[in-house]
Amino acid sequence: MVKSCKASLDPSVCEMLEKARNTGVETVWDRYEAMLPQCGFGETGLCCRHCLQGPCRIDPFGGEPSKGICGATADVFVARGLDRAIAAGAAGHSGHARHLAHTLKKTAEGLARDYTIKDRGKLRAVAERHGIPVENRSDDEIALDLAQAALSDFNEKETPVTWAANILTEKRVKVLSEQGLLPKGIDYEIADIMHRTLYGTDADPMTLIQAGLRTAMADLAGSYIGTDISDILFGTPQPVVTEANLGVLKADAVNVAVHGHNPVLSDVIVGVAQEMAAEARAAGASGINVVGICCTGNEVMMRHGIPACTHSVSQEMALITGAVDAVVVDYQCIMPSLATVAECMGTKLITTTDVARIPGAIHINFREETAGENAREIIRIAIENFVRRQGTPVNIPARKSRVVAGFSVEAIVNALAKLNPEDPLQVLIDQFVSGNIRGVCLFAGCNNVKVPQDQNFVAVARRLLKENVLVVATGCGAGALMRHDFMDPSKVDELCGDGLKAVLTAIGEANGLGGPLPPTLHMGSCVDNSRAVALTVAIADRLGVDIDKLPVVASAAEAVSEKAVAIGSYAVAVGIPTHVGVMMPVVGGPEVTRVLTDKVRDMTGGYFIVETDPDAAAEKLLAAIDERRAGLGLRVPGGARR
Ligand code: NFS
Ligand code: SF4
Repeated sequence: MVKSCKASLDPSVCEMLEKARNTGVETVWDRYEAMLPQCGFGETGLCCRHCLQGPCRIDPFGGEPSKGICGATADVFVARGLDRAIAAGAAGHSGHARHLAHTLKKTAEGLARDYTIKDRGKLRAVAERHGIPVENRSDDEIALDLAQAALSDFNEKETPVTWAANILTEKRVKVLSEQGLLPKGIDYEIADIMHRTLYGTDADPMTLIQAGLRTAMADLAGSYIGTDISDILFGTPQPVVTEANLGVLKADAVNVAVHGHNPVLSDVIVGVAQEMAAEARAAGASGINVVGICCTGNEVMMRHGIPACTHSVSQEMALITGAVDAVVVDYQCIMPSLATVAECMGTKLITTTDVARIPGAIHINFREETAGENAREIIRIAIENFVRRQGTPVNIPARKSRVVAGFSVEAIVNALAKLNPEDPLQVLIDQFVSGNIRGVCLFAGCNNVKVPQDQNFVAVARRLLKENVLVVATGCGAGALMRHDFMDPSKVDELCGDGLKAVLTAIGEANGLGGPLPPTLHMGSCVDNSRAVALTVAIADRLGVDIDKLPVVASAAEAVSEKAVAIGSYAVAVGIPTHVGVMMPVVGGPEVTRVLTDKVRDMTGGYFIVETDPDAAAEKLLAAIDERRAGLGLRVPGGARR
C-alpha cells in the first residue's frame, strides 16, 4: 500500500493514483505534468484574448511588449481578467440559485410533486427579511412571493439587489453604497462586466475593480438565495454524524456518487435510493450506498449525513476504485475527464442538466416535474451496473474519517442557546473577549493540482487551531479538513489550543454530546459561504460594529474555480482579510495587485493576502486577527504580534 506521494496528503488518494498509473488510466496529475511549464504570461494575467487582434501578452518583468496592440496596459489586462472570472463565478452561483427559485415556485404551484417545503420556520423568517407578509398566509402563498422576489433580484431595479441589501449590517450597506458596490441586479452586473471588458471599453483599472467587487456582491446574493431556498425546500442542517474518504464506498453495495452542486437533484436521489433498497438487494447487493463528491456531497452530508467520498481534484480517484456504479452529476467542478475514467473503470457517468453535457455520458433530462421518476431511472442504471461488475475486483482504500457536520447558523445558535437561552451569541462574544477564541477563520474553496492536495488547508488550519482560532469550513476546503480528521470531536485534544478546547467542550457538553464539538465546524457547500457571512453579520450586529472590525478572516488555500475568485472578492467587499494560497492571475498588474492587497482596505476594510507558503499564510492571518482584536481593545496574545 502506498503511504505518501507528491500529489496528495491523503494516503487513499496516493494508493488510487498508484493503481491508475499501473493500469494506464490517465489522471489530472498526469495531465498537469504534461502541461508544464505553464505559460508565465497567463499565470500572471498578462495574456489578453478579448479581441481578434490578439492574443496579446505583456512582459511580466517590465520589458517589451509593455502594452497590448490596442494600448491596454498590464493593469487593464489583469483587471479585465479578474472581472470576467468574477462574472463567471457569479453566473455559476446565481444559475444555481435561479434553479432553486424555479423549483420553489413550481413546488408552490403544485407542479413539482416530489418537493415539499421542509422548513416552514425558515420560509417565514426569510420572507419577513424581504418584506413579504406571512400572517394568515399559506406556505405556498408565501413561497410563491419569495420565489418571485428572488427571481426579481436578477434584473436591474431602482433599488439594489435585496439579497445584498437585506443581509448585511446597516453600516456595511452604507459603505457599499458609498463605494458604488451595491449591485443593481445579479444578471445586470454580470452583463455589465461583459460590456465593460469588451474590446475598447473600460480602460481604468479602478472602475474595473469596482465593477468586479460589485459583481462579487451579486455572487454573494446568488449564493445566499441558494442557501435560503435549499434550507426551505430540503431542511436547515442540524449536526449529523457521518464519515468521509474513499473508504465509505462498499464493495458489496450499489455505489451511487452524486457530484456537482445542486440539492434539487441529489436530495431526491437520496430519498429514492432508500425506497429502492429492496430492488438492489434482489439484484444481489447489500443495499444502495449513496456517497457525495464535491459540493452536492456537502449538501446531502449536511442534511442527511450522506458520507463524502472525495472532493475536487481527487474526483477521478473515486472511480479508480472500480466500485462506483454510477456517478450522477448536475453542474460545475465536474472534470470532463470523468467520461474517460468512467469508461475505463466500468462506471456509468450520468449527466442531468442541459448546461453540463459531457460526450460519452448517459444523459437524463432531470426536471422538477419528473424528479422522482428521473431519480428512479438513475438508480436502476446503477443497479444494472452493479450486476454487470460482479466478478471484477475493486480496490477501496480502507481509510475513512469520522465527521460531525451540519453546522448551519441556526444549528450553531441552537447549540449556544443551551448555555445562554436569552442571548446565545453572548456566549461567543464572552469567549472572544476572554481570548479563549482569538478569532474566526473560514476555510473555503477547492483543491488545486498545483498544491499537494490538502497540504495548505491542513497546515494553515493546524496552526490556527493551536492559536485558538475558531475554524469553520465550506466546500472542498471542508472536504480537505474532514479527510484529515479535523471534524472528528475526538481530535479536539490533539488539534486545538487550550482556550478553544474549553469552549468546544463546554458547548458540546451543554448539548448532551458527552464531549466537545468537532475541532472545525462544517458549514456546508460553497454557496453556504453565505452562512459564514450570516454568522459574521449576526456577531457584528450583536456588538454594534461593522464586519471590518471583527477578528474574522478567510482562506481559500487551494483555490481553483472562478467561483472561488468571486467568493474571495465578496469576502473582501464585506470587509474580511482573505487569503488565497495559489498565484492569482492578477500579479502581473502592479497597481491592481497593490489595490487588491492593500488600498482596497480604504474602501471596504477587507483585502487579499496572496501567499503560497502555508506557514507564512498562517502568520499573516493571525496578524490580521490580532490587528482587529487590538482595534476592538481586546487583549492580543503574547503582546503585540506583527
Ligand atoms: Ni466551490 Fe464546490 Fe469544490 Fe471548488 Fe468546486 S465543488 S462550489 S468551486 S472545487 S470548492
Ligand atoms: Fe490585444 Fe487589446 Fe485585443 Fe486584448 S483587446 S487582444 S490587448 S488588442
